[in-house]
Amino acid sequence: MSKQISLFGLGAMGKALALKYVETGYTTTIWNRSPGKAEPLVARGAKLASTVADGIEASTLILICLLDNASVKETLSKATPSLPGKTIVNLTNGTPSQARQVSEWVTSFGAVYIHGGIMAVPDMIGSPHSVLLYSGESPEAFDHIESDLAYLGTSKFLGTDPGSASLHDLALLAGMYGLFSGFFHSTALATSEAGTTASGFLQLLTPWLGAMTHYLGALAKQIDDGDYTTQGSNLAMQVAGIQNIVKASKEQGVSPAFILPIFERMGRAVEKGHGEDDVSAVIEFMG
Ligand code: FVH
Repeated sequence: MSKQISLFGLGAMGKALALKYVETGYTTTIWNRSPGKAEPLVARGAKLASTVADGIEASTLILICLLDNASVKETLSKATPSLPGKTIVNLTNGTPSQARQVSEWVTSFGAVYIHGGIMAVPDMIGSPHSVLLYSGESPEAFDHIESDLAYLGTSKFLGTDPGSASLHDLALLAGMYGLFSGFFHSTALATSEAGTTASGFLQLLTPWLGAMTHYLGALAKQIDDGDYTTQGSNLAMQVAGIQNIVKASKEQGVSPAFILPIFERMGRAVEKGHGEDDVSAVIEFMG
């Protein structure tokens, strides 16, 4: 007999998750607010649940991937009597406090709750580059379903705080958007010169960012040790340099807005006596 799973939400990501289980041979029950989106998956063998309760009752393991946690609560509210004995894995993006609230609410109906964060885009689901973060009050429950979740990518269980997966998910996305901000600012600056293209500039930017990624290891150690002693690039010197980025951006007609927040914190760190330290001292000015 094949394994069973239910999946709520057939947006871009939910469809990719459901398809993976259909392809793997699970009896896959799907539900979506707009049922028309289910047709291609039903054609591949998935079963469409006509109600939320039917979707929950079809399997012990239920994955949910909706737009936000308000939608998750709104959806599950329609079938709370069906929740006892079920394991709900909520892969919806949200804040740590939302995850804790949904966990408390779901478990109050006798279900097990695990929150997840998907560090992948839909095309990556099931590939070696797809990483999924999980956390929840019952590590035993996670162990029990880990082999089912492994079809989606590499699983990392982060502990018993249901908010931990969301916190790390958002922290990783913050890193990504910081990278994107740097990409957009540097590309706008470089291409403000006639003849430079974004693709051409990327040939310089990619190896430079790769080298700087290595430098993050030293910065992380300085932060963990609380010792910001520089290995050569002191903050006072860096503040003098970053001012030129702000100035040149304005001269070239490029907004310096993406770099001003770190520029301002570097300046404050120097004012507070970190001029001879490394840029890692900025961590003290993130509150
Ligand atoms: N797609 C991505 O690249 C990222 C990768 C990392 C993880 N995110 C998160 O995954 C959640 C779902 O994202 P998505 O890409 O599937 O999103 P959409 O294509 O916009 O689909 C949204 C689904 O949510 C349903 N929905 C919206 N509101 C409600 C509601 N009030 N009640 C019930 N369902 C609702 C919507 O239904 P419908 O519009 O088709 O009827 C879709 O199924 C998300 O947290 C990402 O941050 C994706």
